[in-house]
Amino acid sequence: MQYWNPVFECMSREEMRKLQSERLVETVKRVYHNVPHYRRKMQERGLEPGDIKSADDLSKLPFTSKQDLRDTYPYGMFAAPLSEIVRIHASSGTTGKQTVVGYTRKDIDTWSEVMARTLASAGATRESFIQVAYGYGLFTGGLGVHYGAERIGASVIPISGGNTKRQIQIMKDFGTTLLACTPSYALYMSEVMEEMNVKKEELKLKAGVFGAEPWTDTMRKEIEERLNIAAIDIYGLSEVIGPGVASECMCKNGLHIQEDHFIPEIIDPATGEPLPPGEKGELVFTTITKEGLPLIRYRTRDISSLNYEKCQCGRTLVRMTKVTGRTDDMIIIRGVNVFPTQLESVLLEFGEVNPHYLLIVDRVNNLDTLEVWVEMTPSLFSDEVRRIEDLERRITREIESTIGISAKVKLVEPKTIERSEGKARRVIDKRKL
Ligand code: DLL
Repeated sequence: MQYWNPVFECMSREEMRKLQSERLVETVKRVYHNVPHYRRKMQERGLEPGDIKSADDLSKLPFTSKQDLRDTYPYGMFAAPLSEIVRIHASSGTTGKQTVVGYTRKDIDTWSEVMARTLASAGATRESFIQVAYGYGLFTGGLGVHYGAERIGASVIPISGGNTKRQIQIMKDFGTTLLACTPSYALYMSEVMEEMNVKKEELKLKAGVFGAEPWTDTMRKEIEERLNIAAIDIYGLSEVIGPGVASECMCKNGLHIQEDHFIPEIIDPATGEPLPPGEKGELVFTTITKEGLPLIRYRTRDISSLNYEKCQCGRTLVRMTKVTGRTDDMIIIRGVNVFPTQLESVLLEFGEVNPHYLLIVDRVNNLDTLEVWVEMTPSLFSDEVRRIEDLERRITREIESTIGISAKVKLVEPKTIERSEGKARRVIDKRKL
């Protein structure tokens, strides 16, 4: 088992709590004195920095939302002078203004550290060749992984996203051992590999660090088989730092949160009340070492739960369950709440379909409708219509019995659903167009 920094990764719970408390106290002072927005919000609650004495006082503090970042666009929430900011990224928000995030030199150092831990927990060493196929640019994926890989001393291949045939050629010729990209792009790469007649045995690939979008364990199995690798889930968001907030170890049983830098909470999204370990709710983070853009109780809208038990890998860092969706990508069909990942799990249980799907939601005569498009395997496609219709019926039944909604399932020809080189788009909600 491999740690990058066992002092923090395997620290006792008491020591961790103490460290978090000290760092939280400093962060609260920093934002109170440097960020008018936080000073005002704390004053509204009658709070002064001295009222926050330990991590137990966290719930006294106000939440921060994406809207707060938009209202203070672009730099209003920065807690360091702009002359100290050495890097700017922006989140990939689809609606409204982008949110802008800034890093001081120390923040970049912290980010490299947490990303080094992430990559090491997926088996990376100085000997690794890490192909970074996350996009470089304002998106945090590319440069985030890049700096972590350099910190380890691995050989970085900074190819960025896109140009899939070239990705495969390079993976083969350069002897890539670890691939970093979104899970949907990894799947697409495996498909292009087949087209190019490149066999997985010809590659040196051992593992992949996949994230930036929700994916199921069934999807993991699919990727692991197709590429013959360990597929590791990595999580993060630009506002908190980028990738590196949390990642799985080889046990693949929850993502370890880098708690010496980010304190997690789970809250009830409706009431804002903190929930106990094990309960599912909205994930909230407080950054406790950041200088450029420290955030207090940032509401991620991601749904997860926390597990404080020590992991078999020896790490004591709390684990979050795989993020199954966001409070805002839940689709409500005739009153039933559905996450795209729930449908993904059902679909991928059927061997005759490929893991490419699209959900189309509409409203016809005041009634919500859901169409599920999923690609058939080439062998099914060349089969009789009767078999195809039979499969459509079986999938429809399975969706109805496991999720409780009726959907129209449409098996489409192989390679008709758009492939993604970054974050996949799974839902078209025509009700919102
Ligand atoms: O996606 C950072 C990142 C890059 C993470 C590369 C992992 C790998 P944003 O563009 O700000 O940052 O989007 C953050 O993406 O709130 C989640 O909803 C979603 N997300 C990120 N990682 C995962 C994951 C990057 N492993 C938003 N599972 C987050 C599910 C994820 N959702």
